[in-house]
Amino acid sequence: MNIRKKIIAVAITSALGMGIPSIAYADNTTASITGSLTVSGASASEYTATAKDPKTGLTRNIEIGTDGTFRFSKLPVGTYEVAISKAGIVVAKDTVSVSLGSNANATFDIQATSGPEVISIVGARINNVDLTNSDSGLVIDKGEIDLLPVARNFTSIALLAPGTVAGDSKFGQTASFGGSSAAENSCYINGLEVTNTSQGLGCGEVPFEFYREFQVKTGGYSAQFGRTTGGVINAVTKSGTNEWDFAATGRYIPKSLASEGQISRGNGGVGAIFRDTTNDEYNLWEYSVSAAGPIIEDKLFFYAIVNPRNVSNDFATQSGTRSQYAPDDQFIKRDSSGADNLFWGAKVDWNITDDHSLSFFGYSNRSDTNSDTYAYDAEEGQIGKYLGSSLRKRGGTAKSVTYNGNITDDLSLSVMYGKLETEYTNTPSNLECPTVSDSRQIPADQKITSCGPGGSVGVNVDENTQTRVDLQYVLGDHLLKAGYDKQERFTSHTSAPITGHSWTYSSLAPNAGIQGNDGNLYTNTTGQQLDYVQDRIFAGGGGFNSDLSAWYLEDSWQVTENVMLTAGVRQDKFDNQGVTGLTFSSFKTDLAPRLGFTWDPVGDGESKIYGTAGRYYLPVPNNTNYRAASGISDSTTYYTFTGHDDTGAPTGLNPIAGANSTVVNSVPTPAIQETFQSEEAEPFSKDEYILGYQKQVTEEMVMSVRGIYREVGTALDDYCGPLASQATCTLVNPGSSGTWSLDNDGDAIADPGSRQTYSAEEIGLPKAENTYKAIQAEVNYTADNLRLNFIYTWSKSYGNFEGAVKSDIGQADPGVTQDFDFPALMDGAEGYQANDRRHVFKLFGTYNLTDDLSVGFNSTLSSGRPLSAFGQGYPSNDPSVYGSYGDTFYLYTNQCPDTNGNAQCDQSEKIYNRVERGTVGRTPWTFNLDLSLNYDFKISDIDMRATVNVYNVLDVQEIVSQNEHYEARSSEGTKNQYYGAAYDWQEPRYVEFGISGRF
Ligand SMILES: [Ca+2]
Ligand SMILES: [Ca+2]
Ligand SMILES: [Ca+2]
Repeated sequence: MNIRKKIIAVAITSALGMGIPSIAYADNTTASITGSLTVSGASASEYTATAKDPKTGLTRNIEIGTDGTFRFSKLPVGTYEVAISKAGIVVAKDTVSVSLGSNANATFDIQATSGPEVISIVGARINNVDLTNSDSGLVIDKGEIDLLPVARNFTSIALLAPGTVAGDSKFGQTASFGGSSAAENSCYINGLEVTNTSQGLGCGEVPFEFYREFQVKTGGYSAQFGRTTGGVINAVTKSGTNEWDFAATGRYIPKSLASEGQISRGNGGVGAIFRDTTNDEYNLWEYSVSAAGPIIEDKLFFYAIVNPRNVSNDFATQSGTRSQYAPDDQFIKRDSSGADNLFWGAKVDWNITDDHSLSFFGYSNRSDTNSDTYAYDAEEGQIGKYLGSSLRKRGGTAKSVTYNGNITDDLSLSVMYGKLETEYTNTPSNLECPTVSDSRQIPADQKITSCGPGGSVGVNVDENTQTRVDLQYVLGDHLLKAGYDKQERFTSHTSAPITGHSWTYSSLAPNAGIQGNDGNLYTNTTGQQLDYVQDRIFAGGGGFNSDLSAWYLEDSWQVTENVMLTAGVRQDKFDNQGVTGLTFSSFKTDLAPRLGFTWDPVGDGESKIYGTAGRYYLPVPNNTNYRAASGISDSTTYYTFTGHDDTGAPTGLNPIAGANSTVVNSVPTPAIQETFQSEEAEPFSKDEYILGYQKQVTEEMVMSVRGIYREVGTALDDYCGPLASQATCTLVNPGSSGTWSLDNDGDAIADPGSRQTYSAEEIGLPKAENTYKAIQAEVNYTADNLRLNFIYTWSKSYGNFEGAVKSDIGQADPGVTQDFDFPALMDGAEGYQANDRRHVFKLFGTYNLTDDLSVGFNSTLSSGRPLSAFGQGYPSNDPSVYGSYGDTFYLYTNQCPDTNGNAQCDQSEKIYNRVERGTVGRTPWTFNLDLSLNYDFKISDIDMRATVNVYNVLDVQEIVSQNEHYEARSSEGTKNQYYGAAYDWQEPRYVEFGISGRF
């Protein structure tokens, strides 16, 4: 044989590894294959390279240039036959698999020949180090996930990646990436952004069987990804091929096999019950049936899945809006079943020609849940009388159409248009009974309760209409990318409390005070404990829009065979409007750089040193439109009372401080840009630097280590001090000067002559600080029977604020939390943040016991979360420093020595303890081990698989989140009896059975 194979380095990205998405070549829904041909004795330009997907017949031909390199861009994820031919005769070929967003490399080194002999390159060495790629994260396909004991949702997949930790359970199931708050991530399916539109918490998802591959980007990502300062979860779904494929699956999580939960108690663990999960139950049955195949062979393919679900979810809960001060007092039984819970998904792919294709994609995850509420006596663990029901509409539909085209060998284009609609509306049946909670320290049977579940009424619907255009152009050693995209985010959100009121009964210790808008609202001078009631009225809303757009430009330059540089820029625009249609905030970001390099120091393709530096911006979410510009009023009035009526509402009301008994948190004046946005303010941004080293140690093992540094570039948050517009507060960059107008008469028109520039010193806020430092070590081992992934992350998340949302008080108002409302709220705020976990060890993988039997495991060992003790008062009542609300780092000792002898307790005489953030210990370490067993068998011609997953095998139920409110609501010097009590624990052990058949 005169054709000789010298070096065949077929680099495919490891499915579970570090290869990961190429900053350079790939985009968010496709992959690419690059290659090189060296011919001794002839010019490479006489040869042609062909990539063919045998399953769909998709074939691309490229004339190889004189330098021997060739590149297939925008290939659907899959396995391709790559062939080199001369004059129509194949002289060499190989099989190359490409993962989502990655680049595979095929290298052919042949001798010129006149004969028609074909070399079929088999068993080539697989190289796990992708030299075209400098970003960080994880790529994992659905087949791998099926073998692992991993819950079937985006968050659980994200938590496999390095540097992610679970977000606070008050925000639902979320993940924090690299110290960022859980509301700073974005998620995509087939290129459509499916992130929760209003708050950025959570993602839209398709039936799980529909997914094909997941990419979790934890840092260093390309300029085409933006609007996130956390991480990206990017998925593509399955498509039909020429082969018919039918599958049916069933999944069952029986409540009978779940372990019992926990209770927490107030007063250091000996007081009344606070949270009770011992009666919580979750039961799930779900099925899916899918069909895929050709409508026209080699041309038109479809994939369709239906996924009926039947879920019941029962749990105890606290009904009021101030749940940190009150115990579980209601029991909810939720049921989602029937036609209103039929999830479905579909994809149609039309290969118009080998160079032009159209894809249609759609899904529904609409779910209607009936929610019945009962009274609950936590002390007795007794479910009481039925109070009412509510219809909860969740989920929605999405659809998109995508064109992918190779205009020439060097120029490719993709265009996507899509729309996501999601609903979050609750419709209660009982409109007679208000929300009532009783936080007084009295026996449960003496507490005042509502005659119904309480809550609020209103609609809540999000829409996100998206258009994007991406171009790729090869120019010599350069790959140029450019793109533009825009999103129109529309939200309709209204809310009003049932009966117009929401009551919380509390007691005030002697000499304790209630804080008002301007200092102390009331001090209890009665000499004894005083019962009082607060009425919080949060009402308003409407329909409003945000317009977002961005463009980017990126050049990936193969400087030498061993060095690749990437330089990109991205610019975003965010324009948010209120119910009146007027813009209230508008930003154009600076050019955000995205830089990366990879360097193969040895030149053997077995190791790389890589680094990235980039700036990332977060848009103003639609929740801000709702809170600031939709006519929301939010006020709390304090009363004494003499009794209560049958609904639980108080009687004999008397404003506790006369005309001055109301605290106003928000007036219904829609914000306008002149007053709401400081002229100098920049949007929220983070800067990130990563340096890493990756080494293929053996054929089976790749090791890597990387260092990560992230810091807040500019923070954007609302400031509400006396210099801010009193109607709406003002968005500023804390610690910087700002210019804005006032609207203190609340007519939504800037007050004439009020525009002024204030220095940073006058505003008095500290500079926003949030840094994340991490070292990660990773080992990926892939042998025939064993796949193992080990990740250790040492990290510190430190600063005076967490980010978009605030875990320690559960505030889900991204970018407009109580942080920076006043200087006093930041006094003591510096410390380790809620997503800080010093040590996190992750180990997961699969082991094939036999050809038919495999086990999977997933374990995480993590250190605990830092804890604070929040107070309700502040040593100074200077209104420029302290606005008399919010959670401070000062605890009043109830000591007020009359040093000036005026027989009064003056503010300056009160003695406080300063307790800085994160200095009262941490939640305990947690260890979680999940195991799975998978058995493959055949019935007739049907490939069957039976699966058992056991989650939290050891049933470890350590506390993951606990109450950090030391003082009772608005009441300095009164200890919250539930301080330190657990909100939540690790999920108790449960079992999941799965069965699937495929033919
Ligand atoms: Ca704020
Ligand atoms: Ca005005
Ligand atoms: Ca005095």
